[in-house]
Amino acid sequence: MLRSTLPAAPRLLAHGSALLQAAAAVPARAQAVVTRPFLISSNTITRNVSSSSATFASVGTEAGGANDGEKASSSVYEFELEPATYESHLDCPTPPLTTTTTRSEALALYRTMVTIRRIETAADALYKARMIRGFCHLSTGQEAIAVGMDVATTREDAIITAYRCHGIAYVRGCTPTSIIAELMGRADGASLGKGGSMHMYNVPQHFYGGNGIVGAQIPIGAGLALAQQYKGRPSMTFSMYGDGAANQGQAFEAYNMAALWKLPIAFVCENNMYGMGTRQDRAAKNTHFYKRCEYIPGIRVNGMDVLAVRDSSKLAREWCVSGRGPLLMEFVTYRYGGHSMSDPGTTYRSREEINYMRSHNDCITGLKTRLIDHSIATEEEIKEIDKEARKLVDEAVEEAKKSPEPPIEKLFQDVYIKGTEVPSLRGVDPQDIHVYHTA
Ligand SMILES: Cc1ncc(C[n+]2csc(CCOP(=O)(O)OP(=O)(O)O)c2C)c(N)n1
Ligand SMILES: [Mg+2]
Repeated sequence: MLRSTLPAAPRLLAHGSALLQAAAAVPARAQAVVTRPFLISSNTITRNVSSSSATFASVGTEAGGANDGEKASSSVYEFELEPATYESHLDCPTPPLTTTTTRSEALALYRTMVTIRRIETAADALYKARMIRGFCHLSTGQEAIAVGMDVATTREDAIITAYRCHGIAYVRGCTPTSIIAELMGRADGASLGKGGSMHMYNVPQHFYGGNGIVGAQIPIGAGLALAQQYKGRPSMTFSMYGDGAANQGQAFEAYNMAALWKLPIAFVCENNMYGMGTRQDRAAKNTHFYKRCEYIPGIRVNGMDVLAVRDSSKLAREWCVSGRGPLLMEFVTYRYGGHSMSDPGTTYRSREEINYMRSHNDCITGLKTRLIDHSIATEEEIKEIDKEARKLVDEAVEEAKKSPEPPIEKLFQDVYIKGTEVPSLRGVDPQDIHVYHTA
């Protein structure tokens, strides 16, 4: 058995939340209570368990982000995940702690996570250069969730999420250019430059946004699942929301209807420990988000381990598609940046905490360590992927800059369903009347 250099994982406090007392590992100036979710496995073992039966789950996107399928290695590697990787509520099954991946899949997962991080880094720089205006919420730190869920689903499965959506948009087929152009309000954007950071969609691949009203997407997700059940399709919906949104009343209304009608839906709480400037335990009496419904089974997952996200999402899919009704999932993760670009993110948590999370619990570094420590890939190969991701995103930024702003008349299109448009709209100034030009 090989041992990685990652530190041992802390255990969760017996009564619940992923909050752990600040201990030796965190500098003394850090807050009294430090949020530390799971750590990536410290006892990863690799063993070539097959030389011919590798199955490759493509995480490729239209952008060519991660399809390494052609040169798939036939080696299958086996990993032992940390004992605390999963926790279950109401006898929800959990995936086995021994899991496998191929070299090919692992590299694809790595590539997609790195590409998302580069997109977010580019967005950060463009925002600071004032080329992106308005709201912009980055998911830096949370990449494993978008990527692990994506490989576990089919493009018939629906995903709907909140405003921190760039990573999901990417795995669901929005190209880096269309994401960055959308952020810049350009015509080549995923929503033709009219939606911005919070409103990216790719309906042909069943990605329904990108939603700005906290929690509003949760019942819309239930509606998507109702449609899937009604049509009798072997598909399901992943309805994603944050730890802050989990306190919304409409979440509980959606749980109720989904359980009553046995809808094929996973309610997925991305617990990044904070709402808008508030730590989870200051806003929620019960921070066991996977236990927040007394009649829906739940599972809490280390959201920093992409293989755990993948396996638990597969399990959720099998559960929901086979007609057993809804599941509650909680992916424990962390966001490195502020809530949005206007929030430095350091007034309600310490820099030490952020640095600690970055250096001990990062999802990209975790996978990279596994790959290198166990000779699945070399450092040079990893560097090459990093370089390619950087190039892909740099080119996308240049493309997006060349894209024009949408013409003014387009602003009034795609607002109403065709044929139901009102003849005119009042502008900011009451004297400003905009007449509709239909598409
Ligand atoms: C109904 C509603 N209330 C308040 C807001 C302002 N708001 C935007 S994000 C946010 C916090 C949400 O936190 P969380 O659900 O944990 O998501 P995260 O930002 O951490 O991804 C709040 C209060 C809003 N957009 N909509
Ligand atoms: Mg949050």
